[in-house]
Amino acid sequence: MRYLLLACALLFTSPSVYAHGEEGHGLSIEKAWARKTSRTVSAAVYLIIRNDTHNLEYLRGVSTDIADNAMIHQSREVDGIMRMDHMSELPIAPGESLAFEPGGYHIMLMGLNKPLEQGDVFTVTLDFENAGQKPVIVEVTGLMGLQQ
Ligand SMILES: [Cu+2]
Repeated sequence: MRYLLLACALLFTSPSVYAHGEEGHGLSIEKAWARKTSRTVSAAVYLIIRNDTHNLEYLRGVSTDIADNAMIHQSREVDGIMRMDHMSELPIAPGESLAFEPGGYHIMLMGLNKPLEQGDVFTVTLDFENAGQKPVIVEVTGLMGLQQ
């Protein structure tokens, strides 16, 4: 029973384990995750960026060493067809958060070194205009994605 409780506690541990930056102020990145993949063609990373500074911030780029290429993408539907646009930068207003989530913004990884397996973690570095480079630990989930 005790083991079961511990397992549950771990399961529902706050995703703030993946948060970076100062508590309550500064720039924080939370809930970074990617679905497992069976192939190495591509993967999408989702996360939430929270800007608790007093300044407008810009996400200027992304990088990782687990893939040949990383880009900021936005999925959107045009005439019934989903397409992905490359975004060169994204603004995040003071006091606002920007969610990267399925069907919207995501970090597209192309040419993975190996398929992503559930339970893996890897690092993606976000490049901000003011805050500079922020490494983020990404958790690889099952096909259901991050359980909230
Ligand atoms: Cu994409």
